[in-house]
Parts: sequence; C-alpha cells; structure tokens
Amino acid sequence: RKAPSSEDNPNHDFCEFLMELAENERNVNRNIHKYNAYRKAAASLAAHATRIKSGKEASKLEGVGQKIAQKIDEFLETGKLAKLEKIREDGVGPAISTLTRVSGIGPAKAKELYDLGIRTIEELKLHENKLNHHQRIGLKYFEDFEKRIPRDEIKQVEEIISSELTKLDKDFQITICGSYRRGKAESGDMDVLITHPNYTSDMPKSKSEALLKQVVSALQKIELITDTISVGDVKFMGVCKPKDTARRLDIRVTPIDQYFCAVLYFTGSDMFNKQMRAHALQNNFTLNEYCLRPIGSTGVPGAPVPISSEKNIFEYIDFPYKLPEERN
Ligand code: DCP
Ligand code: MG
Ligand code: MN
Repeated sequence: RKAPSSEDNPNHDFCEFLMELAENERNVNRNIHKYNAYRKAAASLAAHATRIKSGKEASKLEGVGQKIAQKIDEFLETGKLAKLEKIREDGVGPAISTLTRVSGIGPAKAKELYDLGIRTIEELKLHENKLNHHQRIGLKYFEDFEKRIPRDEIKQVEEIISSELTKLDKDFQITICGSYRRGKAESGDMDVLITHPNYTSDMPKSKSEALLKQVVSALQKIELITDTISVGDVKFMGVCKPKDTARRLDIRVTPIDQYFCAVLYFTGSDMFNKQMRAHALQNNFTLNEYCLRPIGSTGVPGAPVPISSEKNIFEYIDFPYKLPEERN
C-alpha cells in the first residue's frame, strides 16, 4: 500500500486534504470517528491505481461516502476546499498540529497549551514549566526527533546493543522490531525487544524489571542511552544518541515463552495488529502482546496455546501468513 501523501499516488492531492481534515477532527473536535473515516477514505484513494475524475467515481471506493464525494467535486472544480480554508484561517487546528509534534504532547494537552496562548514551538520553549518530564524531553530534542532514522544507523545500534548484552550474558536475545523489521528504509524510532531463555512467564515481574535495569544501565554506561522518559518492569522509553542526532528508543523485555506474540505485536503495524486481533476474535481466539488464548463457548478465554513460531500464530487463527514487509 502506498502512503497517502506519496508523490507516485495519482490521487495524492485528495489524500492530502483528507488527512488534513482528519487531523483537524482528531485535534480540534476530538472526533475519532470522523478522524478514522477521513483516514479510511484517504487509504482507499491511495490504494486506487488511477486518477479519480469525479466524486461519483470516488464514491464507488470503500469508505468514500456522499460527503467526501462532494468534497472531491469541489476540489476538482475550484482547486480548494472552503472548509479547509476556514480551518487554516481559524488557526486552532494548525497550532494544535504543531504542538502535537512534540513527543508526549497529545491533542488534549495541545489544546490546553493553546488556551494558554501558546501557538508555536518557540512560544512553548518559554513555557517549559507547563510540561511534564516526557514532554520536556520531547521539546529538548524536538528537531532531532523529527528526523527519520536511516536503516543503516538502526543496524549499527543493533550491533552495539547486541555486543553489550553478550558481554553481560551470552544468552540474551535481541530483535529490532517496529517499522525496521517491516523493512522500511527509515524509521521514526527504534523498537528493541529483548528476551532470555531463563526468563519465563511464571516468574514474577521483578525478574523482568531486573533484566531491563541491567540492560538500560549497560547502555547508559557506554553513553548510548542519554535520557530516560519512563521505565517500568517490562518497558523502557527513552533517548539514545548513536551519532550526532538524538533518537527515540523503546525497549521491551518479554519472557521467552511469550516471545513470538511479543515480536508479532512489536513489529506492527498498529493497523495490522488491529486487523489481526479482529480476525482472531472472529475465529474465537483472543490475541495480545503476551499470548493467544481460545475463547470457550462460555466466552471466557482459556489457557494460552503453545506457540512455536510467529507463523504458528497465523495458523491457529486461520489468517494467511504475512511477511513483516507485508504488514502495513
Ligand atoms: N503498537 C501498537 N499499537 C500502538 C502502538 C504501537 O500495536 N498504539 C505496536 C505496533 C507498532 C509497534 O508497536 O508497529 C512499534 O510502535 P511504533 O510507534 O514505534 O511504530 P512503528 O515502529 O510501526 O513506526 P515508526 O517508524 O513511526 O516508529
Ligand atoms: Mg517504531
Ligand atoms: Mn516505538
């Protein structure tokens, strides 16, 4: 599937205005239904191989209803959308979109800041006291976090982490997940999954917490990790700086017997995960980042089924196997 804004998508201008309308629904009106509806229509148009010539033609696509068809006609006739012009002029949506570019700032927080008169990143820098720890780090590295991470750099970090962990214990296993595992040329952050054969799900969470601490400390020591946003018993969120640019780094620890469900979840994409979980439910299974469980006739999930590979999860729920590259 092509990205809605990709230049080689013959309908990219329609997709762009739909995505802008979507953002506005989420950020200003807090209407997730309309947000999803616009995004779905944009995805349909992006998947369509030829240039759409009218609203009527567009309305044949999945997720494109009468209202969106009218907007396509208006855009084809006038080259713009009155609704969008108004949104841009009003300025609330664009200001909120700007503020939500800071890691840790969601639409609600952005609206709160907007109501305090803060409109731009420059103005936000004068009001750091309004931000929590995560948001301050987001602001501190604002420019760096906007930069995409090339595959090569992630590969180098993988090698560094792998060699550090081997020094701690040769049995540590690491897998870089997220968009990197899906084969993307560039990623927004690095998603590192760690497991160890001696750590199983029947052990207390303190075991996971200790492993995570050990890993994070080692990476701080070599000055790869520079900041911690948050750290719990299974998840670290923070910052690493392999070269000149600071990068967002997520680390998860999983028990060895939950590794395949963890790797599947952490590889994503988030849309793919939603699809696959819905498919699992249709086949009377419940799937999450920990395990796959059959749902009995009473509607209660049973014990987790044993899983021998990622593919095995697809087999249980009768879902055609997809390579990581195909999970977008
Ligand atoms: N994930 C999910 N649902 C969420 C957030 C994450 O299922 N709400 C899963 C699927 C994601 C994976 O975790 O692919 C990693 O999350 P990221 O936010 O790092 O997303 P990606 O790695 O897919 O993309 P990016 O390149 O932007 O980091
Ligand atoms: Mg990622
Ligand atoms: Mn991530």
